Amino acid sequence: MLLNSHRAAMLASVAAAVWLTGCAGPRHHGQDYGGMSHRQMMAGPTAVAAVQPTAGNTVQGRVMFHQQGDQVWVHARMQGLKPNAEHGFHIHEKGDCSAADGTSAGGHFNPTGQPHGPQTGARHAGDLPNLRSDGSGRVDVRFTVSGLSIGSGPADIVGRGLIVHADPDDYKTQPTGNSGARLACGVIEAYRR
Ligand SMILES: [Cu+2]
Repeated sequence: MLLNSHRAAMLASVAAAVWLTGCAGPRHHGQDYGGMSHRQMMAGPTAVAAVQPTAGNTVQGRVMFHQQGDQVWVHARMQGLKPNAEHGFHIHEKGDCSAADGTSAGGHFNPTGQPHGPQTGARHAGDLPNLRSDGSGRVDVRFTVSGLSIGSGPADIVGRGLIVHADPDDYKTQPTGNSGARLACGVIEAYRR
């Protein structure tokens, strides 16, 4: 009995690890990025963040970024979120997740000195759309954002932080969006080929 439950726990953790390998899965080899394939996206500037839970939290995952012209595709895969809920999601100024509560990542990445806001208006370059978790507390979503770049330029995201928050971003409260505690933090790194 003990052996069996131990084995089940091991299999569950293996399944979670496989699920979190992100872009590597075969299901991502189709035309997933606005008519572009995963392989085509990987040929361009690419960055990745391994997202780890802050103290007392369970959110973890992997986020990949692909630049295509003046757009950056974001592919976020995460688990351990509150189910069926929206979570604020931002690129923060510092690629520093050393603080137990994630505050070491600083404020939102804001290279153009704009107010915090929605994707459709004036906003911090690091403002991203809320993540919406499914009934199991997971997210697997792809979207594009403007105003960012990978590996060059003033809005380069490499070396910045990535934060998942406990609450939805209201897209208006300054300068945070009132999205609450930092559940997880990752450092955005250039993808090594
Ligand atoms: Cu944030």
